[in-house]
Amino acid sequence: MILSVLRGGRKDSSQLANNFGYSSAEASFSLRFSAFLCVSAFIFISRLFNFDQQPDKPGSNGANRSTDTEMQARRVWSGRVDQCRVDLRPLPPIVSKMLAKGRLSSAKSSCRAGSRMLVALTLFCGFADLVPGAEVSVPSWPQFRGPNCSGVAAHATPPVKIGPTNCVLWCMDVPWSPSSPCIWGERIFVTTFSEGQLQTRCYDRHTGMLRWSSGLKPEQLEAFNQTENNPAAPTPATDGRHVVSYFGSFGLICHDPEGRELWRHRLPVAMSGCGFGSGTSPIIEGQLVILDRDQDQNSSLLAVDVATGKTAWETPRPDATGSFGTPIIWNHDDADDVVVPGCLRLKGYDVKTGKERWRAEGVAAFTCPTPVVGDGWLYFAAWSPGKADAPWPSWDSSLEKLDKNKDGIVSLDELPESDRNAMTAIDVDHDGKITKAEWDIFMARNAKARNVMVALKPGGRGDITQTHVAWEFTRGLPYVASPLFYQGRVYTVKDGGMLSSLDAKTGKPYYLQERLEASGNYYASPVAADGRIYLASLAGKVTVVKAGGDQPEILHQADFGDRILATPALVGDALYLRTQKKLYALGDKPVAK
Ligand SMILES: [Ca+2]
Ligand SMILES: [Ca+2]
Repeated sequence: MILSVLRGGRKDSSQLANNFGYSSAEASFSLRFSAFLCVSAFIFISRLFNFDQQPDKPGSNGANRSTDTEMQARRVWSGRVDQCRVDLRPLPPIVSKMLAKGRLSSAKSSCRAGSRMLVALTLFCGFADLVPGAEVSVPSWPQFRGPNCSGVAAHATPPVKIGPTNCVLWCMDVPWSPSSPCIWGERIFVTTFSEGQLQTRCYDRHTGMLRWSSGLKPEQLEAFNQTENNPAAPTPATDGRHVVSYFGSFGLICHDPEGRELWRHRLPVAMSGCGFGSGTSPIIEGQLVILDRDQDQNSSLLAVDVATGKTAWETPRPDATGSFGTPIIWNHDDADDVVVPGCLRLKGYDVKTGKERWRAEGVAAFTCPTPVVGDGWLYFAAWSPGKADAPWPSWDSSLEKLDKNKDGIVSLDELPESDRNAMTAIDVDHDGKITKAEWDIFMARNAKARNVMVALKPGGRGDITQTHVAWEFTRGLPYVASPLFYQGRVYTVKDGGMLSSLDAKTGKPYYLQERLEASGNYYASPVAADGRIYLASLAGKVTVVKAGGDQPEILHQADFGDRILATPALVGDALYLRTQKKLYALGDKPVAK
């Protein structure tokens, strides 16, 4: 029965996964600001260097005379000078468009003016690089749960009255996996498991059409839960130049935005907690792809170069067993920590070296959610069975129920097949049998667990359990869905469809475990934009709640009639929702190009 509990509650994986170390607000501001500067500077320089000569006619082969430097400069600007193009740095060949459209002179411009222009553009390119967040000017939701796994799209305005037939911009059938949409510019990236292949797919954000798909057949599939998970559960991560997918059965694989494979980083087949299947997703931070591989054994935190796939550092996590959450980046004290939501403890690692900086002891025995950062503090909330509200059975009662041959051992063939993978959490020596000694080890570990939400203050080093915990709270805890920090509050959704809202600085609840009229489990993590919170139940109900208030004000609710495990993505005026069978783009108006 203990195994049944494990199996039943285990995690989803869609809510496992991604990151970026800037806030949406910062990114948006930086973008707009840098775009403004670019436009202003371009106009100024255009006048200064007298760029506005007669344009070439379309078809001019002036571009053929380009030097390498010129080609680089050509990638900075798109067809209109008042638009800084998204793919800023691997950048599309824009200048050629400008040339063709007559907005830039070059082909027939004098060599002198041309070289000046190139210098100016190159300077701008460099300048743009100096503006924090300039790369992010693209509409994006670059990994699991968006920017730094926050779930918050600061400037998005998704629709309210959504439904399977309301506000549907497009809807496409997509083979199921629990992974979530990841978005960069015009492209939506998803992973899926179809026809025995581990696939990375790219859909057009405007039309929903499949742009490309790249699949591989693993030599061996990892163990995975047949109904709540599959081998393509991790969400891909992108920085606009690289699309990195992780599969527990294979390792990491990277494509460019057009689907060309860039590199592979093979890893041993994952031995996920309870054989549930991998859940954690990769994140991209600067030049590094970061992946937490907490398994039943040989756990580690891995960083590889995003350009090459070569290992940058790898830190063993010998005290970590199968957790499922995705790491995030916590910037504090002028340093970036990779925060890993492991079982029993949180840890922060130096993102440059992988060296452990701090730990906070005493969280859930099995953790699925991802932490969040808000106003400089770190928040984490997790629940798992085994404590007072869902205790494990005693050894004697387990034997009585499961030990069919009465030899005092619970062996694999005495369990329903669907429960056997879950034995790995208890079967320490992996011999397919659970002994009293192994049971005692499991229970001792469980005794250290605490189902709790914690708020951590920044600045700690070493063991910060006693020094940097600002507050704790033990009610309304989520099992799989990550907590949400939004507008000075922390929100959690507890299985059963109960929403809580706490003051982020004090932990005092504004409201606690209020029912959403959408019961059942919640695997998708809540997301927020434009003063609203979007929650999706496993059964397929999406609830839109107004942020704030002393009670959750439900603005809208819709039943999509299909299971939802993936966390929705919010970009621009649209919400992208992946159900078990479909991928929806939901909006009041067509996606702006
Ligand atoms: Ca037995
Ligand atoms: Ca054993």
